[in-house]
Amino acid sequence: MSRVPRILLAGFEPFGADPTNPSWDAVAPLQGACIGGHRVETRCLPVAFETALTALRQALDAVRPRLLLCVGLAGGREGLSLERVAINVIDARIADNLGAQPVDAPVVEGGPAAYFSRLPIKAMRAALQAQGLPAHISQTAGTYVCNQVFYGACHLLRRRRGVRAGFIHVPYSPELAATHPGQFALPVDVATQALRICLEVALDTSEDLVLAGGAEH
Ligand code: PCA
Repeated sequence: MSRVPRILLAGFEPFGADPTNPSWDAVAPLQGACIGGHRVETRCLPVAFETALTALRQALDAVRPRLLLCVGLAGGREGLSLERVAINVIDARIADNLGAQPVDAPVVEGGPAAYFSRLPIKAMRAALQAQGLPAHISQTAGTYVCNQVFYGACHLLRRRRGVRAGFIHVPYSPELAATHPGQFALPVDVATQALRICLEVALDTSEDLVLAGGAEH
């Protein structure tokens, strides 16, 4: 009997001074959802350089998804950041949840400098904006655990070209923005709705749209 194809959708646990992580809060309601004939499996990843990639590898082995979308928090971003590129460097501004703070270390020793997202980020942005949802292309996923997981995922899947993988950063939730005055906030249920749209578009789009998404800085 053939198995329903799977989507692996991962968020992160809280980190730093923030008591919640809207990435996981937005991802969790999609557990078991059926999107484009695929069943969504969710996971909450640790914000720790030592364990995040092991947790991701275990989830990939258990779920064997057709599509992997990892979602993290990037406080201060003004909408959903559809990440274009993962780079082979870790440079932690703050300690992770296990107290580690590596500086200028590679994610994968000897790995390529960078991997590009395998998701149709321009088409995803167009679909989000058509629904009035704030979204932009981001040229950097940072140098912390999210970039490590994004790069690590691309590296783990480098010989499995049939599996698509990418990363989205969500902004603060209103709850977190209350302690970060002046920062943009997106309600968690709106972020969940946006993630659902992104997954639908990713499953439907084999060739990304050619739309400008560059930045001067
Ligand atoms: N955001 C951090 C790590 C976990 C998360 O949600 C980051 O952007 O690296």
